Amino acid sequence: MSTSDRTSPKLNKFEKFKAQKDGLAVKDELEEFARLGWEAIDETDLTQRLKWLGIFFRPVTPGKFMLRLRLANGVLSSEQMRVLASIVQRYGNDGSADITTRQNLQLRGLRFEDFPDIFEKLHRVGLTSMQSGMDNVRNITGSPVAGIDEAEFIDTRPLCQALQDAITHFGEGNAEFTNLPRKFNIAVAGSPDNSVHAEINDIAFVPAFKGETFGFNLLVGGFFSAKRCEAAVPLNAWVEPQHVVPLSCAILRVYRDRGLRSNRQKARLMWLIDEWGIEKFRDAVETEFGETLAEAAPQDEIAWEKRDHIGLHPQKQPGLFYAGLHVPVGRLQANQMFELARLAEVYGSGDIRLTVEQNAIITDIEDAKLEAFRSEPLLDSFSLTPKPLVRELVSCTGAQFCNFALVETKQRALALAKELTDELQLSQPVRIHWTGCPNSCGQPQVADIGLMGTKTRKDGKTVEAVDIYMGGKVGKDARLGTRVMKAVPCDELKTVLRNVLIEQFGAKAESVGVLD
Ligand code: SRM
Ligand code: SF4
Repeated sequence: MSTSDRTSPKLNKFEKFKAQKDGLAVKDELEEFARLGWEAIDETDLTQRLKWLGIFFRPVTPGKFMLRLRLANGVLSSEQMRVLASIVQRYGNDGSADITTRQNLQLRGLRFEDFPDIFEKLHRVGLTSMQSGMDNVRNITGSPVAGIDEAEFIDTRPLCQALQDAITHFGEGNAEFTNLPRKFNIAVAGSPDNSVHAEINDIAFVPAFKGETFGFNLLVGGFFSAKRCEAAVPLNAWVEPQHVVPLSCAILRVYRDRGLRSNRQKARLMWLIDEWGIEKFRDAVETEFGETLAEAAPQDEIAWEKRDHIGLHPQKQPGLFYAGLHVPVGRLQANQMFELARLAEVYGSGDIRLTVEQNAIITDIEDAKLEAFRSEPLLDSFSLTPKPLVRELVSCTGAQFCNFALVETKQRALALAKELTDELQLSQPVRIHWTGCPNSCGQPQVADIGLMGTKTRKDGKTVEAVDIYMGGKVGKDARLGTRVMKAVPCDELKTVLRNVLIEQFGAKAESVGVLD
């Protein structure tokens, strides 16, 4: 950032506190904070700067903290999963974990005094939570079946890991990228089905060949916010895999130094692209990158509909299968995490993957072990064959833990999907995404039916309600959905959704009586 930007009187309050003390500074103070107790921590450190370490104070449950990890490409080992399970197990009913819409894990119910010990445990198994919140680059997403997918063009895991290592300095924290104007999302697609939602990232690498040479076309500026949602636009640039990290760092430096910092609602990368125009932005990136950027390949390789990876599927390695387990709305209890780790070891190679649909994948299961695998009790909860609507359901955290939430999401989403599934015959998958407020963490704009929490007045009272989005398309030719209904009270939602499913998605009522 230029000095004039840093000292500008127009800086918003977030910029001011970052200029006073960098978010990463609290890393060295963690032991002291833990010794003093969270109540003694300065308010900005507690509610803001600790997010640079992935530690989230939850105003809804004061004293019970959330820890957001980083899992590059959504990959973790059974050993790592077991350590995470043991961390949340300690907190009994308060302890749980959520698979996030960025292929990541968040641990819940943690006590502040335990953080030094928790960080030590994470470090020992090569996990980090560094720079996972606030004005940092969020979890880097990649193909969930990287390295095992017959159809893939490239294994995205090393690229996602290299990006994470460069941005966080191998998980230790990297002051070069800890003061961005706003959050920042990067995705690397490796297969023909766009399983990372490339279009909603600030930078997306999309597979594209030039002749026989493999590389990526770049999309930039995709984002959702309460004020505005935009799909990413082409940068008209193409890079080979070895340039993914240096080019991303160059873009981040341009954003860091030239991004808009006065109005926090207009600080995401797209606002800079708007102000400059894509040509000027591309020129600035090229200058920072230090090389001329090749023009984009005429077409990319995203040719498929998006897969959900649920069920058993053959891998590209002969005789091996991966199992996509449906984790209802991404919620994991400690015993289920231990079980996931055990199944990954007993039946697979110990490798576990997470998806942006908040589900889990166990890889490398031998043909001969499939039958025994199918009869494992965990599969009663995390099904290989979930019912329609429940299968495609995605939900953000909502009111249980998030103070931005205008409605409860996860439990309501699940209950409603189950009821509608029981009452209707679905002839096609319908992807329903819930999000508790306009921040759109649950990505309602990518869904067939997106539900965004709001409030409305009914019978003289303020009640929970949702705005309904439709028309989101994922995979090939992805596009964002738009709002089609406003403020439907949650107690009327089932009837409204049932009608939408019948009229627009060809669902049939199980029996005539049900429709009354
Ligand atoms: Fe998000 C803020 C949860 C993915 C847009 N998001 C928050 C906070 C941190 C607010 C808070 O402090 O309470 C939420 C934490 C609640 C909690 O206790 O869990 C939160 N966001 C989530 C997660 C956990 C939703 C989920 O249930 O999966 C996702 C974590 C991803 C991760 O692992 O890092 C999550 N958030 C997203 C996405 C989806 C994505 O990245 O594909 C978006 C929209 C895409 C985007 O950012 O462009 C998203 N979250 C936001 C925003 C609006 C950003 C903006 O530019 O205005 C906020 C609010 C903010 O940053 O000011 C926000
Ligand atoms: Fe919280 Fe709103 Fe994000 Fe849901 S969409 S997790 S309610 S900030």
